[in-house]
Amino acid sequence: MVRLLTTALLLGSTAWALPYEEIYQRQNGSTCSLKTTYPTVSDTKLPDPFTFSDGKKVATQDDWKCRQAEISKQLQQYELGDYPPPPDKVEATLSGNSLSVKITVGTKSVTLTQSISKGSSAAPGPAIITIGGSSLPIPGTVGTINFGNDAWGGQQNTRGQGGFYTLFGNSHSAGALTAWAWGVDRIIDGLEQLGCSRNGKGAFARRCPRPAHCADAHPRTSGSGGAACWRISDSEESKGKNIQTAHEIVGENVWFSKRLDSYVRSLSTMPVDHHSLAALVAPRGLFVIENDIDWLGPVSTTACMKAGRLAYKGAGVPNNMGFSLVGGHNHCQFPSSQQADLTSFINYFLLKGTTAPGAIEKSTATVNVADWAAWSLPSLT
Ligand code: MCU
Repeated sequence: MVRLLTTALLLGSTAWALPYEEIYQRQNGSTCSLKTTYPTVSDTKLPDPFTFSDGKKVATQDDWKCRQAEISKQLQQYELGDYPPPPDKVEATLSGNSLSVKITVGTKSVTLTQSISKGSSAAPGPAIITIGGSSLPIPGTVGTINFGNDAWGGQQNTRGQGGFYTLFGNSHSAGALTAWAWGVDRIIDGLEQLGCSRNGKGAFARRCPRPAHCADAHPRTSGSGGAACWRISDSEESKGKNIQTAHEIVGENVWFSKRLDSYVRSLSTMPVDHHSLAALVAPRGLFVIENDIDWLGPVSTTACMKAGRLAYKGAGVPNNMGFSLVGGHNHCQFPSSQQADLTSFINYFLLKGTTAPGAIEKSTATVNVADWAAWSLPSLT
């Protein structure tokens, strides 16, 4: 029987740009009063995660959950495209180390097949879902599930390619990042189905049994479109840096929704930026790894993720997010100096160790986060 994977961590590049299943559920419940569309703003700095669109301040943990649902809606509206509802049916089968998940929406079905490698921890054990594979040193105690993102949401100039668009049509508003996010959620659905009886129920009730012990994202050298903030990357470009910006990225690939095209020359009107993505993951574990390559925007990723860490602090879990930028190596290589910090996240969030990571905020780029994050933090009740 498959070991039940109650804890999953996403490992990818830009793929952490995702609305979460539980946020989706909150968006469609009646607890938070969410709008269908959110107005533009006028904000040259990073928008305040702790103020609702209508100006109300986030004061309680319940407010914060609703504000996260609002931020997710805004990200979908302005750059990610719509995150679809759950499918009509998910049917999972495991054959050896191959997990197949047949997903049905209306009259259409697509099967996602991925290889699983079980870790050596006692069942139920943790696993890392890699997006497009990973060369990261994943310890043998942790399993891996390789999500084939290219076949699910193609990364090329033509929009609407891959399994996701077979289900939803190739004019769906979702960019490839949202398509991947939805696909990963279906893999987790499949794993829940295969976990039998009581274990299956536990996983169903909550993707993560101990929220403080779950890591959702582990983006690595994602740069622009990931850990960098659009506004800060534009500012860096205006200072002469060779850096990827929103106005470049929309012409390079289909990672984002077509909706982003309308804002790439008026970024200050967007009610969100990429510190907002980090804010969406709180309180779950989030360890962001970066490099100092100009194109990825070391100043932008550092300031943006420092702002993300402020959001975690405001949410009451300052060290559940870590940021580490180490330069001087090739793109997508992992320097040994980052190993200890990565291990501390894996040990605590995936292997349920008792030592929480310390305050990890390392970078060779010098930035003053207050230049970009001009908001005060709440004390949530
Ligand atoms: C860092 O991610 C991208 C980057 O956004 C692209 O401009 C570049 O072409 O490729 C990078 C990449 O995916 O590297 C693996």
